[in-house]
Amino acid sequence: DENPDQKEKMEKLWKLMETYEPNDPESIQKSFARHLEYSLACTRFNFTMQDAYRAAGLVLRDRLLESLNDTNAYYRKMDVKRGYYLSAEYLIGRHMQNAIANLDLEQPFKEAFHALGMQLEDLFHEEVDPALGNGGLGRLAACFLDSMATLSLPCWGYGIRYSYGMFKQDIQNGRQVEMPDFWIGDGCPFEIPRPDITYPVRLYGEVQEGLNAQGEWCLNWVGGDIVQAMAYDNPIPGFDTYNTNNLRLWRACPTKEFDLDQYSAANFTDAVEARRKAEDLSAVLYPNDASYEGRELRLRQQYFFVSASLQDLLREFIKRPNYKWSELPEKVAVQMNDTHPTIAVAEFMRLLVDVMHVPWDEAWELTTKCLNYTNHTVMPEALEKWPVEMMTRMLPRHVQIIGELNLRWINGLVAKYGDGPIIAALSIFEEGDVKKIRMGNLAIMGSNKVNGVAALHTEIIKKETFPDFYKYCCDTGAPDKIVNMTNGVTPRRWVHCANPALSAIFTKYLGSHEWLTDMTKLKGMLKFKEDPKLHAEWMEMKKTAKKKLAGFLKETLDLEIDQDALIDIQIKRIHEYKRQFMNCLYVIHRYQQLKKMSPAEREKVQKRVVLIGGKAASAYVNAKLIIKLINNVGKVINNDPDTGKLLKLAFVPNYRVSAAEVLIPASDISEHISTAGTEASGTSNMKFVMNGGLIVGTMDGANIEIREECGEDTMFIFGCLEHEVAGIAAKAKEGHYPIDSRLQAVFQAIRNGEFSKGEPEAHAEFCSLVDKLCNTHGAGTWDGDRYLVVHDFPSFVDAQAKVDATYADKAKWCKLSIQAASSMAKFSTDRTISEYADVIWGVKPAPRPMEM
Ligand code: B1H
Repeated sequence: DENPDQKEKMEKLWKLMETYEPNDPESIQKSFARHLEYSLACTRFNFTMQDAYRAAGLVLRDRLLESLNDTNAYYRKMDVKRGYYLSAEYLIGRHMQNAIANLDLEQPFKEAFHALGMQLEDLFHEEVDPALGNGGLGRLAACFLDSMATLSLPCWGYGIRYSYGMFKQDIQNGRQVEMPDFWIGDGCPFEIPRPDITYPVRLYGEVQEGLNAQGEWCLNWVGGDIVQAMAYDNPIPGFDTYNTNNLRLWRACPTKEFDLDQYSAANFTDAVEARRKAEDLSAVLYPNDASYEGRELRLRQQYFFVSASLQDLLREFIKRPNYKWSELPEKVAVQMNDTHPTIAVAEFMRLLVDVMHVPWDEAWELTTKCLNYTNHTVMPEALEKWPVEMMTRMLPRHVQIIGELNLRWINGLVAKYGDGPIIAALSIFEEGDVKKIRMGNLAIMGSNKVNGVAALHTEIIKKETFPDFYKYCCDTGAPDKIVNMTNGVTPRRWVHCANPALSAIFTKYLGSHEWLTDMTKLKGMLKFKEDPKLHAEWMEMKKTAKKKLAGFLKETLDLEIDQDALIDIQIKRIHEYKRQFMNCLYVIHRYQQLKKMSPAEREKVQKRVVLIGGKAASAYVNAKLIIKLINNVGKVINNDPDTGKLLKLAFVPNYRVSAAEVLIPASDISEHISTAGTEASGTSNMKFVMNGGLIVGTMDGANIEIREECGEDTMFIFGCLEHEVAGIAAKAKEGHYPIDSRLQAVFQAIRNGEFSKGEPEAHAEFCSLVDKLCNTHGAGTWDGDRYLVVHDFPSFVDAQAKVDATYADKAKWCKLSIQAASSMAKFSTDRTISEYADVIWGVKPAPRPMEM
């Protein structure tokens, strides 16, 4: 920490430097040339685009570091309350364009590089997406970081620096093939390794009774393996503020380089093996979305990053002069992103009680005041439960702590309710052949607030996912322990950077770029929604985005698209509940309709390009089959001379943040068609509408709220409602589950092998998918169409017909598009994060002055 003697010397040094790095184009060029020559050892006359990207990245990193350091110093000086977001995933996407925009360097960078004959876009393309997340949950964490910085909130993110991020998806013969994503490559210029910031993390070992330094009886966790967590900092600049926050990611390192003893001895290989074992912890992201595999390594990863993060934030707290433990809740708020970091409840207790010697009851009060938990899904297969046996081996002290917490908790409950089923439901332990620890229950018990991610989802949490907890909260006068925090997305990345033409329209019509930090300003666009001049510019904006998409599709798929076609997109993880299968079945139906028409009739049909993209978890057999089906159907339709011009279906490979940035601005229609009650929120729905796309959707997740904000006329709603699902399932079980004749025809085509010619294996697989949907007759055997594809199909077809009819009236479509995009204020993460800060964290903005 600070050393006064050193400080004086450093102040002299600081005076030698020209304070902050200057930001005029010429200084940026100088800094670029210096990095090329001295940091990267290139010459100014001989470098590749990749070198240029790296050098430009380092130019930005210099500026990010200045701002990060000054922001930290300011937070310390002001002794602010801090928020800490704990997440196993951050799907941050490319840094460069976003950093330039948020640091307000767009103009000077453009000028600096144009003068050198370089396009910024070409530099951006050199960056590989850091893909340290699966899907919505990880991307939400990244949008949250952007808003926390933009709102000048003293909040940091903590997570894992995986060496291998989300796998790259290759499509071979129509099937998904997973390729490793070693995203770090030759190093990422935007991250700052901190070899000086490390914490030990213990795994396995045993608990011994003993005396502590004060001579008091205590329990000590000893033995096992110790790995070091090393910090890598990723500066997160805010927009229109001088604050830059930090995303601190932990990398696992062995405790010591192999010691000489071992090196010279025969167990050299053991030493290397120990090193590999340590490094395994942060090696790879598990590619599951909305489901989990109970793998031991996954629990080790979770504990690893949670322990390092809590040690780090407690260290920051006790660095403050004369700290008192009772002040902890005034200085620290922690958000647990899903159950993945919820071992934090036991680790917080362990650090306070065993390491800091805080008495148990006080420690529990502090824990339950500081921690909060967000639930992201109602899918039962995603609720983590760890076998007690596994956890006892890995984290013996934590299991003791959880046991003690549960004992006290159950005693209280029995006193209140007597011994009944509510006791078993609320227990942290699940009894059965394999006794398990329910991480959701632990999280709720240990939290101050619990939240869902959209209004409907929060209601489902109360009524169905955790009804007994909700009852308990109501009975104890705390119904507000469960609150709703509807998700959002950051308009900086998803409008300003991804769709510069749209950003320019908003700024021009509204007279300033204030809308970028206050989306309610967009309401000012509504008075122009019928203005033909705006209509012309709006359609031009869509055309620009479609051109860019056409280039992308040509490059990745060698697919040519007609730019007058309606662009219909569904991009998200492949999952049965998201119903990409239903979308594909609809495309087959549309194809069959076209085939039946005369050429003259076909002329009148709206042209459509249907794009579907997304990764399937590597072990999810049906999801992978759906990808194969989409590819096969696309091949038939696109190559049929009768229909090829009117209807195209393509599977977009390797969907990722940078692909989303090209796809989303170009869409006319996007599909958000999960069975009602299954998609907690969805966030791409928000991105599409912000970019002037309209939605075909079910009354699910955030669709409901988007419709409320934008107007019913802007959304093509279909399908059953959440409260109808149970009744439909019950009737189906009794054998009443009719299949629409149009869907029968689609099934027939699949069964006839129209999409699997010469591929007997694929044919059998496609038939199995269809059989599953049809396995709905005969009492008691209803387990096939869990997501009601058959039930919702007819209304889905109707909704699509309405899309075509509405699209035919260009002025009407344009009006709806403007109306919807201008009504999206609620879905900025700035609104979401302000609510978290107010209602859950009690963290206040702390904008730092320009110069410190
Ligand atoms: C969401 C996940 C998820 N919900 C487990 N749950 C994971 C669960 O690796 N795992 O084990 C990974 C991810 N992801 C998504 O969160 C929801 O499905 C979306 O509806 C929601 O918009 C998003 C953000 O809240």
